[in-house]
Amino acid sequence: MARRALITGVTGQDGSYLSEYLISKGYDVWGLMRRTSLDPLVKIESNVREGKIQLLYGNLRDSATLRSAIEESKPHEIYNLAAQSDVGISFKCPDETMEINYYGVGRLIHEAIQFDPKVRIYQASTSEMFGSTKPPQNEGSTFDPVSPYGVSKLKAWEDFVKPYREKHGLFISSGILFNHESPRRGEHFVTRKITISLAKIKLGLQKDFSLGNLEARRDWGFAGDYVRAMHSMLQQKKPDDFVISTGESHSVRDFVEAACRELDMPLRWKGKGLNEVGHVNGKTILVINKKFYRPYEVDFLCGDSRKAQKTLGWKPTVDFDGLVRMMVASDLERIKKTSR
Ligand code: G4F
Repeated sequence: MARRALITGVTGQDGSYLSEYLISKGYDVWGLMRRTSLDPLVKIESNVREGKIQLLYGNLRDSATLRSAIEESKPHEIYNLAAQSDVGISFKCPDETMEINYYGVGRLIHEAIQFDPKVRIYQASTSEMFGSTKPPQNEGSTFDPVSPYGVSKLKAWEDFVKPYREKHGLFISSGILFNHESPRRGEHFVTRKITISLAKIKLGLQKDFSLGNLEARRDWGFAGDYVRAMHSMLQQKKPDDFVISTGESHSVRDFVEAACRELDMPLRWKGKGLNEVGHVNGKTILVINKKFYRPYEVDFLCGDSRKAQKTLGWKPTVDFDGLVRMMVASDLERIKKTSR
């Protein structure tokens, strides 16, 4: 009998890659989506059309919808990928962030174990939980979040994941994932904002774009690699926490420069701070806008994923340059097609 998986947040980047991966492994995949999801179905459209993903409407705010989704899908494994995942927005909407990323996790776990205490649960934790802790960060590092998003994820781990696992013996694993990107990344995240804007500028469809802090450093990996680790965590003998990262860290500025190189755009920087601009062939293509700065910033993330490599046998297959190349090529191609 095929194993059954229920994925919350199935319409997002990670949900789409994970559903494809589980389908390839012979799973019956069920996806929970909000009736009002802003994420269009586009990332999972063909699998939904072909009946490979069964969609259920539900919401982490509403226990009754979680209960009926679980009763209908009868999952062996639940992957909780639904979240208010925008760190910048979390400063503006801290209550909403807490409601979904904290209380929502409690509701889901409660309903899941009422249905079957043996169900295996994956909780999407995040490197934002490390906040201002010095890199490299691993499972033994201190958590010191600086955003409402980071706090909501840390609280969910402290109050639900850890105690349900340690005191009640439930199988709940959490992946402490560092930033993971792809051509399917939401357009408001910095990597995708950069690749879309530069592709449009290259094609003469846009003049310039704005960014905030260029100096923040992130450990950017490929989302398609990271979903393999999620699955592997739920196949282990014991539940645990795992850092998933590449171990390579770059600044936002490095990302802009690498994307410009891919597009053969000779970028030059001029000025400093809020007055800094990026020029290409004497034209300003990038300006700094204060509104994209956050009240508090995580300056430097670089993960140490040796535990996952040893225990799960997991390794990333795409490095920083490969990731930038993949995202730039995809946006350039897509925008060329749609602007014809
Ligand atoms: O792409 P970002 O918005 O990702 P961020 O905040 O690191 O969060 C992402 O990764 C986390 C894992 O650590 C996830 F948990 C979370 O859900 C999300 O997926 O911003 C990256 C960096 C930040 O330092 C930000 O200040 O880019 C900087 N930045 C500079 N200009 C910008 C911009 N970020 C955005 N979104 N837009 C800008 O214009």
